[in-house]
Amino acid sequence: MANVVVVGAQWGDEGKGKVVDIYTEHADDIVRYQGGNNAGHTLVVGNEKVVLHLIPSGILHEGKRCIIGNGVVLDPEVFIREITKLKESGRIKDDSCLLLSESLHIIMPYHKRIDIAREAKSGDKKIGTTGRGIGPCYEDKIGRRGIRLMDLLNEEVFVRKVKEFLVEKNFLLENLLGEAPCNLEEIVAEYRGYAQILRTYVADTSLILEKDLKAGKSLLFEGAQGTLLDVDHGTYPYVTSSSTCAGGASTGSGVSPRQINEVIGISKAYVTRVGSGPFPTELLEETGEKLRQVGGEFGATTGRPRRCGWFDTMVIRYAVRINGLTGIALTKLDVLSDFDTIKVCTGYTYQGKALESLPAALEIFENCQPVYEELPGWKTDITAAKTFEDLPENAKKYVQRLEELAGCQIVMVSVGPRRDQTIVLR
Ligand code: 2SA
Ligand code: GDP
Ligand code: MG
Repeated sequence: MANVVVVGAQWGDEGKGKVVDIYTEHADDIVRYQGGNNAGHTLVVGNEKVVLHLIPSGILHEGKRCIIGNGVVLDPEVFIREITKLKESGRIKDDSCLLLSESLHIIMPYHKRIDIAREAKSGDKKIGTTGRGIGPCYEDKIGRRGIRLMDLLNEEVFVRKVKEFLVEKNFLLENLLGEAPCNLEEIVAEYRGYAQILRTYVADTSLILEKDLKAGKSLLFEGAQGTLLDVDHGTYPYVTSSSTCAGGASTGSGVSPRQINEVIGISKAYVTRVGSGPFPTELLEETGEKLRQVGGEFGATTGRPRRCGWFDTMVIRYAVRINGLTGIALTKLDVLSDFDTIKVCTGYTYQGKALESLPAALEIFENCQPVYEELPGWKTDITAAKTFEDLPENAKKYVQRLEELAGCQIVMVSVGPRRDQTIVLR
């Protein structure tokens, strides 16, 4: 199989966990390249649900190599808890196939404290972060004052750096955020324990991936969050702090973009967003509540209710362009089964004029009007459909219309959370 990147085509939670789990069968190495434990990727195996935050969704398949790349920010406590739980529940027999890039950045206690305190002080301007310290950790990475995994493993370097950085962090915490300062000795004692455990997983993962490519192996890159949450291409500043788009797969793993053959965008058959920021097709009344309840739209990390709305062609076309999508996996079609009619946004107008693409300016994004077309519903349970032919006529027409509007082929339709509730089209 080719080397494939799987990205969220909307605002995250499109079902990447499920799709990566399916694609894993054809891959050798599964790579996380950005984000951290802000992600919540859900897999349903048999009747059991597994939510992964840091470890690649390929981990449940035996004999696959799972890599957490340099572009990820890693909270050691969360990583250790996740791997311990997977081992205790017998979901993985041994974790020797799990590797961490020595260059990835470590989430420190002050990152989490700053994230939470800033949000609490921001009132109605808050981003709606997951409070996991993601933004402050990436700030330090770009500001060249981060702690990399290799620093954590060398206690002398670790203590020197943390001591130096704490001067500024504690000033911020105490004087601007009204918080207690962080204590160097406490941090060192806590992180010394993590270093002992993490040591066994560390590797030059970019080099390992190159060797695997030379040996003819296939790579699968697992994106987290979604295109519209990308720090460069999303609804800035209401974004996460990493490169969620396909381009991030290369910088976040140390694999050349020339090695990537396919980019699959995961899109719900409607749209959700968790956190603040523009969302033109959002449904604030009962229809939105119905989508939330039927779709189980609550954050897989924080449990927050997700905002819900109709499918948005402007968003998907943008995702096709920015990521160079070669295919779309359309998920949660079954959630729409109980609607008499279903709306699809075909474009936006702003001050009476049609927009060509998504506006970069937040003021325009927040005030543009969606233009809708309405399609008939199918009012039939589709969760047992195995082929496209099994779908009711109106469900087929809905999928075909989305494909036409997106300008990209739909390669997979998901009709339920389980592995076997998947229709492969191409
Ligand atoms: P952060 O914490 O700095 O990354 O938050 C910044 C914005 O990014 C959004 N974000 C997400 N959006 C959807 N899903 C995410 N993962 C969890 C899930 C979310 C949860 O799988 O459900 O449980 O709440 C995720 N992670 C970050 C976030 O909402 C902010 O808008
Ligand atoms: P991710 O972050 O993109 O991996 O998505 P999440 O795991 O945060 O949220 C997707 C949710 O939808 C999870 O609870 C999945 O089990 C569920 N899911 C995935 N595909 C389908 C589908 O086709 N139908 C239904 N009903 N649920 C699905
Ligand atoms: Mg999620």
